[in-house]
Amino acid sequence: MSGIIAFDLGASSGRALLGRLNGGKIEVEELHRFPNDPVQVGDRLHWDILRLYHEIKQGLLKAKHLGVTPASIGIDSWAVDFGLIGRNGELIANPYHYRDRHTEGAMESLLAKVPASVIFGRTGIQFLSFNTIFQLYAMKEAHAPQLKEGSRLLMIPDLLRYFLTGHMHNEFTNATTTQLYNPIDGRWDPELLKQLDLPASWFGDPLKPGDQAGVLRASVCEELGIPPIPVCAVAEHDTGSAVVAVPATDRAFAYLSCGTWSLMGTEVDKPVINETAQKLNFTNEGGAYGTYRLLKNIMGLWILQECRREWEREGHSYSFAELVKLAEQAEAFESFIEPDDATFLAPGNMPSRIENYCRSTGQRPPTTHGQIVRCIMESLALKYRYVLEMTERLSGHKFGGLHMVGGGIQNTLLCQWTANAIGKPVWAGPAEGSAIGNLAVQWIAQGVFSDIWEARRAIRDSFPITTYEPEEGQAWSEAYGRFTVLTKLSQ
Ligand code: LFR
Repeated sequence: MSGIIAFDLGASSGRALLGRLNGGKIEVEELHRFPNDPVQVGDRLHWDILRLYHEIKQGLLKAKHLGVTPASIGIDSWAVDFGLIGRNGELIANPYHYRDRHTEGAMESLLAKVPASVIFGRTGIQFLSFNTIFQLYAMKEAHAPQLKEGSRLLMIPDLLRYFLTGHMHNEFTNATTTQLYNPIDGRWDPELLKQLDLPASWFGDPLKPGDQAGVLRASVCEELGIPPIPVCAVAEHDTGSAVVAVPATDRAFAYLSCGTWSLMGTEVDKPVINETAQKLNFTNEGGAYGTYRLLKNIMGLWILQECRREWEREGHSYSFAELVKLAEQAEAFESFIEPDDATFLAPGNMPSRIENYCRSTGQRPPTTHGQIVRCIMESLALKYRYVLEMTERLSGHKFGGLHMVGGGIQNTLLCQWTANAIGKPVWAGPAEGSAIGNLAVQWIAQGVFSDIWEARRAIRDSFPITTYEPEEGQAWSEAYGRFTVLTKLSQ
């Protein structure tokens, strides 16, 4: 069996995973791992898209050196960001990073013209200040020259696929995250495009996960000395791939995809577009095989990653395991933050933003590194309980426990605290959720698995799943009461 490759690009690193099947079990081997460092130029924060393309080629070379010719490859990445292609077929400018500040105020300004209920009603997508719709609106307001030159809009994996194959295609799961795609009508929304004065010709009829997206173009094959390997469209939004990989047995299940972001929700077979969903700011992102992800973004381990970076700049270098140890030693439930407060979105200066948040909400601010990490992790676990309860309310299902997937599950204390906070078991695994979901869709496309449920069964049989039973129920319930009052989360 020759194997297939998943390229999974995260906000801080990317990887190429070789997947093989052995007696019905999935085996994965990491071929290549590389940093994904955003680049600040003047006031703007960009992705280094050409470097990412270079690293994908390095991954292909590493497979070749192992004697592997993959039967197909697929790419997934974070959502919402894009590149514009000019009339000559070339990328016009480096894509912006969704954490760039150019979108500040853009959401408020567009919503003053187009009511939120209209946008939500047409897309079912949650309001995040960095959604593609607001990025494009910010560029428009700034008279960005790219808008005049553009002839196609490609999301990050679309763009990398285009570089590899020479064919421009949008892909469905990522298309939905733009907040310009109408899942009910199954097309880019003409009304919203008109409101933003965006040409419909920029947007192609999206490929679905599992569709063939061409083969490596001749120049790439020549450069790398490899044959024209097929490229498969997968659930190219990494969260879409992560949810494919949730090893659930029940049709109605709750998940938390835990990485830089924490994405929590459930899988549904049609978008839940109503007033409550809009009020709670839940989203309905497109998934594989007719599914939607009714979920909510939670700021996630980003806050911890940023603290770690800040302390590193100050000369204190910690591993994540060391940080978790410090948190364990600090006093419990001293102070809380609302992880999704807008103050925590942009990079830089995270520890002092946490201190300021606590001060301005009348709490004693955490000062030691251990106290700060404890405050972040407890607040995340408590926010998970809130979002899980809202997911139950919206979907009408009571969940018996929570599936956690993604790199964040290596933080076993967070998994335990999550179980404590929600008062239900957490089933953690697999850690490489997105990459494994990416592989699964390619195998389904090849007919190796008959459907997503057979793939999920194989994932369950192939990777260790750790169960965390809830503990210290009383203390966590009390803490939750204080947390919701302090953060003013409505019930
Ligand atoms: C997770 C993720 C989230 C999306 C955020 C920004 O990696 O894809 O789903 O909201 O990144 O694109």
